[in-house]
Parts: sequence; C-alpha cells; structure tokens
Amino acid sequence: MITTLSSRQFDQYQGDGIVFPIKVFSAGEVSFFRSALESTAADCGDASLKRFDGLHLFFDWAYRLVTNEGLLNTVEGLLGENILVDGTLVFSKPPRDSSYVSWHQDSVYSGWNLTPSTSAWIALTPSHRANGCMRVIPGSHKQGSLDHANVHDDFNLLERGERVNTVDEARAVDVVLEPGEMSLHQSTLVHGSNPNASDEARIGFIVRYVTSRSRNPGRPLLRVRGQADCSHLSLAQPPADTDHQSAFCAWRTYSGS
Ligand SMILES: O=C(O)CCC(=O)C(=O)O
Repeated sequence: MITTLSSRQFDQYQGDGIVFPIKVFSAGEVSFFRSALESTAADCGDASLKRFDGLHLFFDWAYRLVTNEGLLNTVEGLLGENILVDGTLVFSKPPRDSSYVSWHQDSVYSGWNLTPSTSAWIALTPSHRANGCMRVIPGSHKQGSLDHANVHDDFNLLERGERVNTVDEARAVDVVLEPGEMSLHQSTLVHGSNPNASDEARIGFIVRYVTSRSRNPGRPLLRVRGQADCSHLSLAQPPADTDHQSAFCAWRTYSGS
C-alpha cells in the first residue's frame, strides 16, 4: 500500500497538529504484526504486558513495520527524504483495563520539538472511545512547550507520569482508527487516553520519526530512508539475522521488560 498525504490532509496536520485516519496496513499485515507482538508478550510470561519499547531494533517483524514503503512515503511528505526512527513504543490496553495516558506533549522530555519529527500511531486493533483510543486537543501544538507536573500513578502508562497542568477536555477529539489505519501527530500536540472500558483490546504501535537534523538524543537512531550525513548521530543497525530466542533475550535486556 503506497500512501501520500493529500493537500487537505497536509493542511489538517499543520492546523490541528494531527492527521487521521490514514490507511497504511492491510488486514493480513495487521494480523501478522499483532500475532508477533502477542507471542513476544507470551514469551515474557505476561500476556497482558502493556508497554513494549524498542521492538524495531531487535525483531524483524517490527523492523518491517517501521520501514514499510507506504508508511515512509507518507512520512517523507512531512519530513523530507532523510528519515530516522528515534524510537518505537507499543501501548497495549487489555479489555476492561484501568491503564490510561495522562494529557501530555511528547516534546517535554524528547526534544522532538527541536527537530523535524512526527509520531505515527498505528492501530493493530480497532481504537475508539470505549476501548480508550488516543484523544487530542486539536491546535494545542501551536501553544509551544507547556508546563508539566510528574505525578506517579501505577495506572499511567507514562513512566514519568508527566501531565499538562490545565487541559480544556471539552475540546478533546477522539482519534478513532480501524486496524491498519494510523494518525500522525506533532510533538507539541497535547494528547492522552482513557482506560479501556470495553471487552476488546486496544493496541497502538507508535513510531517516532525524525530527520538527520536531529541532535544526538543519547540513544541509537535507525536510518530508514536517505543518505544524509549522520556522523553526529549514533546509528543503530537493523536487527541481526538471528534466531527468535536470541532476539528476545537482547530485547529484554534493552527494554527491561
Ligand atoms: O496510546 C496512547 O494512548 C497514547 C499515545 C501517546 O501518548 C503517544 O503516541 O505519544
């Protein structure tokens, strides 16, 4: 599936700080990615694992996801032809689960507001109001960096518990997606999500795309398109062609999962 943004979608991204829905993966691809994710959770001995960091650095299936041609074509329309992955994160909410994501801006700790960047939130299940879809405050990216407080809460999927102090929830919009669709959002967009009050899982695979203009963020970046000079960055290699068990052990050590 090859995708590019229409000018209307591009304007939506600039104006609202987010554009959706964008179809990027087929039902077959979604089913393949979801099974691979679920078997990783099963290997951890925790079928209801909710956070998965950095899968693209260790597992071929996750590498295939972040390097999908249609996905990169769409991202290229926003960032240009030199694209790197600064990180991946899966937030998985099992049915009837209290986990939520507090209102926040991604830029608060990442520095993604200092470099061209975008986050792709890819639905591996339906994602809607009842199962705790992402919610956003359209246009909030134009406010620049906002003050956050760090409030620890076991149910918050954000490890630091960062939250924006004041949010006008009446302005919130649900980012409703079908499996295989994605949204793209800007790093200063205020967003979060509610618990899963439904009988259906909600899984989002999030990819942080940046460019070669990134400053060294202190973690390895994976080049996925272009040939720009990246000598100022620490570059990761695609996952080694290794057996699943070795990849799994390396990922666990990296992610602490
Ligand atoms: O998956 C969610 O509920 C929130 C996602 C999020 O915070 C992000 O993509 O930065």
